[in-house]
Amino acid sequence: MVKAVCVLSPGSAAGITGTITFTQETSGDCTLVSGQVKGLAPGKHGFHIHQFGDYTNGCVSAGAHFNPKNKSHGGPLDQERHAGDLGNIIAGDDGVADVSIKDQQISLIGENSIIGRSLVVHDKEDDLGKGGNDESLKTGNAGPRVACGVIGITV
Ligand SMILES: [Cu+2]
Ligand SMILES: [Zn+2]
Repeated sequence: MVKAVCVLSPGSAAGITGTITFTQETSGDCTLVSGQVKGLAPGKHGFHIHQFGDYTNGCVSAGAHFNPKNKSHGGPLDQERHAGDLGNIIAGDDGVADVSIKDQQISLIGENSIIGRSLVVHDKEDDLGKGGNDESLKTGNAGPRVACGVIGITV
């Protein structure tokens, strides 16, 4: 089993924190993404793996959605999606989002491993590529990056 962890730090909005763990049994298996994000506005927030583990200029330096297969933006259950497209997380009235996602496309093993890349939480809902404009097929119109963190190896 391979494990990774991401501790989120505030980006364009203050006060957002969270810890997300990633586990994968072996190559080719689903990766389980679980944990909690706090301090969010109630409602849906885009939740993606971005390309770089770089915060030289804050969450913006994390680059675009992780997209090793050169696809368009989509939802987590779509065939046409960026590998990093994990959809939305949903915060309750208390601002807390409990995260429990099983994903087929992200991996902790091999050349397309997400370790060393970033997890980004957005201000707005990800339209999952169904927004009917160009930006929808790139970013899902999820808006500013309210929190981000590097995905690192753990035990
Ligand atoms: Cu994103
Ligand atoms: Zn995407």
